[in-house]
Amino acid sequence: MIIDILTIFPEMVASPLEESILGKAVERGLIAVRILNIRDFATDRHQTTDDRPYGGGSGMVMKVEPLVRAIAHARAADPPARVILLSPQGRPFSQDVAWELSRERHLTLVCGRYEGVDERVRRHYVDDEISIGDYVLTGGELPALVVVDAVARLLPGVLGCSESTAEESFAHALLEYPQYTRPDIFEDHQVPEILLSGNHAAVRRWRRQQSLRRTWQRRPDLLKEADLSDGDRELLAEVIGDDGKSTP
Ligand code: 4GX
Repeated sequence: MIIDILTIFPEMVASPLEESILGKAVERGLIAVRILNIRDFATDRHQTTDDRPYGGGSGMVMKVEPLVRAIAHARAADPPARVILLSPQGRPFSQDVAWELSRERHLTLVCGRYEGVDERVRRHYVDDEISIGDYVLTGGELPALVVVDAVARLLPGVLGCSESTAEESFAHALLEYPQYTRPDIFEDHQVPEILLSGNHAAVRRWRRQQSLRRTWQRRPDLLKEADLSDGDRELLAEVIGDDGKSTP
């Protein structure tokens, strides 16, 4: 997959893409990330990318010409890109949207700054608009990295075979169970006995129950969407009312 990131702060997005799993995915050619500096597409002497809003008011707006030239450059590649603007007005990003984007061969992520971009860019040169959540950031660079991270890990070969994403989409809509590793006692905090038992069926049951309890306690909205089996309902009934702090 080709991913273009259009930004006036290329250094802000470069290094996260060099580290860890994303860095490996780039090295191995599973994703090709091109960071394009929108300023390079400005044609005036000062390479201006922003200007004052028509109608007055505070702040600046990103100019249409440099953005459209940068988008045209990205689209000119083969295969043509799906162009996505990151903004609080976009459709909410989610695991489902990440799966949808992971099926594309070429994404172009447009990072706005200031009060936003000239509305004509959004209306005529962008295919999709995505928000990573209901809070206000200083620019679209961090949202673009969030999207790249969430999408890249779904591509074949990006994760090791131990971390399966198919399992995730199957377990859909439940929170993860708690994880432990050595030592089995730290200060006076014990790892739940059942995890040391070697009884794989009991471990599976306990983990499922923990997932159900956590989701019930922290994200009841997710539980409404999950399709629970009769067995799940029994497991949940056993633990409803637990505060999650007492010993499991
Ligand atoms: N999820 N921001 C974008 C400037 C802007 C505004 C409108 C284009 C159109 C954000 C978010 C986010 C702040 C990034 C405003 N650009 N983006 N920026 N939350 O808060 O995606």
